[in-house]
Amino acid sequence: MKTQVAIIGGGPSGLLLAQLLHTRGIDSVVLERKTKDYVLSRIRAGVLEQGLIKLMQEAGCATRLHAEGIPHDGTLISYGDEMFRIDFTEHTGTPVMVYGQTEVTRDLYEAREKTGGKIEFNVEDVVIHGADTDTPHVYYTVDGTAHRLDCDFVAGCDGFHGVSRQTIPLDVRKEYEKIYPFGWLGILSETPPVNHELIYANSPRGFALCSMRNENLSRYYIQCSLSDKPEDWTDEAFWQELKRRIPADQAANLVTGPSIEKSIAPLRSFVTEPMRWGRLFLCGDAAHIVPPTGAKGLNTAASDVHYLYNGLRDFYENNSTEGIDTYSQKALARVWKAERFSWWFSSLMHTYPDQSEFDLKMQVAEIEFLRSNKAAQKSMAENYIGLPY
Ligand code: RFL
Ligand code: PHB
Repeated sequence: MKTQVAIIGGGPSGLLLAQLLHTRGIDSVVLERKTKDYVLSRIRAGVLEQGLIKLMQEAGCATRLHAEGIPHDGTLISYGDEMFRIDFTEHTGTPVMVYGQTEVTRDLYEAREKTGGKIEFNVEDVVIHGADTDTPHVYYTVDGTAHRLDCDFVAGCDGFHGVSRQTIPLDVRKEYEKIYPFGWLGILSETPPVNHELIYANSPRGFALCSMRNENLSRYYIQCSLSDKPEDWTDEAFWQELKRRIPADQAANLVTGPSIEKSIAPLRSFVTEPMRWGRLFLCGDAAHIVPPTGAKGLNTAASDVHYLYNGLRDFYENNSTEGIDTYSQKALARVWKAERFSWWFSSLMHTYPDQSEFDLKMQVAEIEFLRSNKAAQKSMAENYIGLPY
């Protein structure tokens, strides 16, 4: 088989890139290790920046997002029983949109199917060959049958555990990593959200986040120990702990119910450089991970897709390699800023096992500075709504 762009990974990065390329008549094949149902069962991001929304529009996939997404003009931050608001619209003129990653992915799959784009599911043993030559090709198997895909370029959109990053030789690749000493236990429940805006809560018992998907579907997280397992936490224990970490007046309004999903995610900051090796380009979680505090993961994946899509367009439409030659540099410049914001917001909101009383005082002082200082709020708002591409 032959295509112009071989896309490894059918998560949001891979699918969005495929649909954008399709709008310009650039052919691609998406290779996904799992089934579509499996990909759609993963509960992940919930907050979209305008940059991602614009890309979904450009890909022709934003109708449902505009109909069902909930614009958010601000967010709430609490510490103990104190709570204040950061107004995104006042400081930046721009809201964010609450619309689940599952729905983004569902819309992209639907568009891919409608436009007859090729996706191979259940692919195994993906190996990328010749990425440093003009004739890259990808070997893979499906149901035990071996296949070869020849292409002009390979987009590595296969997430943190994928093969694309590993294809870049160790003497070319440099990785930067920070592991946090805690995880997030998340649940999804068919209950109305406790507040119409998100609450990021700092408490002496640990961080909590009250988020949502729609008016009858809530997403809540609590900071947990890395050794915890989801089955260690009954729903009752989760709700009790959440109530202790958010302001009392919010806890009094919390509607609880059975969880329909419960999972634990470790927190990590990670960047690999460069994001290009020859004709292989890394995109999204394949190249970088942020802790979820601040909702930057999917949104940073989207900015990579933007730079890569425009680089490939420039190549096919204008015969120019300028865009692909500067891809890694442009993508990384924005990635590092999202890394900084996510690291800063995580450090501000979580309790750390080795935190001294002085460290705790510094956290509270910084939160109170944010509460009282318009310039600090503006800086937070600009980062939260998404830095420009
Ligand atoms: P994905 O979504 O991991 O997709 C990669 C796909 O590649 C497939 N794959 C392979 N396919 C073929 N061959 C191989 N060898 C393969 N290896 C892997 C996988 O099956 C998968 O389908 O990466 P992508 O597309 O780059 O998307 C990144 C986002 O998923 C991620 O950044 C976000 O979910 C992070 N994130 C959040 N981001 C936000 O912007 N806002 C949020 O509110 C937000 N909340 C979150 C999050 C991530 C979380 N978890 C669980 C890590 C909340 C949580 C709890
Ligand atoms: C979510 O709704 O899953 C979510 C929202 C905001 C975050 C992280 C996750 O910062």
